[in-house]
Amino acid sequence: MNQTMRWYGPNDPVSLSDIRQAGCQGVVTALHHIPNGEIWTSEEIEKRKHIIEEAGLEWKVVESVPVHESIKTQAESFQLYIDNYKISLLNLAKSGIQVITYNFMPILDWTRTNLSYPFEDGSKALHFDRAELVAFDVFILKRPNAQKDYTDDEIQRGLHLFNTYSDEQKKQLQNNIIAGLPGSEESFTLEQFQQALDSYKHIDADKLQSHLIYFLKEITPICDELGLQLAIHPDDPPYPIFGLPRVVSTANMVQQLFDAVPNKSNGLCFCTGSFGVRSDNDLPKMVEQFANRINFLHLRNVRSDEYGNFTEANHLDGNTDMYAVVKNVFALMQKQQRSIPIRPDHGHQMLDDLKKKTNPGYSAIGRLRGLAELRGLEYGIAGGWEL
Ligand code: DNO
Repeated sequence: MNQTMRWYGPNDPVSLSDIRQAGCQGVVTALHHIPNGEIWTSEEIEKRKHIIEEAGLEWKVVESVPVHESIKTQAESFQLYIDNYKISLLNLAKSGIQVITYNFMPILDWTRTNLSYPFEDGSKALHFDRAELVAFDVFILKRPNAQKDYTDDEIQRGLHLFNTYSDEQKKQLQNNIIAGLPGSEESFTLEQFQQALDSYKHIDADKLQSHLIYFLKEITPICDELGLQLAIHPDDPPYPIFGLPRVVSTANMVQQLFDAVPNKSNGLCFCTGSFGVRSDNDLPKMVEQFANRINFLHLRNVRSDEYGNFTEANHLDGNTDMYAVVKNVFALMQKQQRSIPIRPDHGHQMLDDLKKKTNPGYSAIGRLRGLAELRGLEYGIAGGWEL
């Protein structure tokens, strides 16, 4: 596996030197300063590439080229945004980038309710709590008809939190959910968020899926030609929230995308942490099922329950049998004679990082631990051969 870490660019408190010392060959990054929907020019791409290469690292994977909301809803002028996307792809290919990560989650990218959940070993983890989601959705945002998306028990627990949380805790919860996690590119006030939700009033899962398929049919021929590999990131969490449709949450949903658009560039970012929240996703089996389509791996683990609550666990601990996943990935790489880029996805805030201001999920030491464990796992599976 080709080991990388995510780097948020020159403002990231984790430096390129830190990442190199962690044992990575490269970084995955994005031009976060370019507004969503605008063209990534060759000049800006080359500038970033130069900084990375100066530090002795390579840049082969972009995470992410964001998909403008108009493409997801097919709102007015969405075709223009698709055209811009194609130009960005062309420019990235010209600079030698190989993998393009993106997602098709409506409005919010990844979502958590608690960004410093006390983990039993003293570190801090990211956490998703349905009762907190209800407290925000039903009682803070007051989304029309939100109640019907939850059980009575969930609503009672959400109400209890709402009644016991201080104003400050409520504000914190709201920020955690809609102020934009790193990499999500968007941030909302309550009013803006409700407006954004309204733009999905007439878009159900079938419609959203048809918009994704349309987008893929537009961009895959160009990617095929340029030798680019697409990597769609699954929904996180992998079930509907805020009444929004979801189309990349299960093995079946992913299979439908490859059946509809079989072009070779149409691929997957296999994120074990996102898919792994659902017990109906058999991750080692999915590695085999999507063997030819996995272009990028996010490896992390979760402890989840049947209601959809989850805590980010340590990389080798949690619901997912990471040994079985890495074993299958290793076998497929041997068979296909290719090295798939991976990154340790997230890590706990721990040790010295507990005293620092860090990007939630993306502190240095927790990810260093994750990467070291995963690298050791692969080394063991490989029998100590050169990887
Ligand atoms: C969160 C990340 C996501 C991911 C995007 C890909 O930690 O896994 O933000 O980068 O969904 O487009």
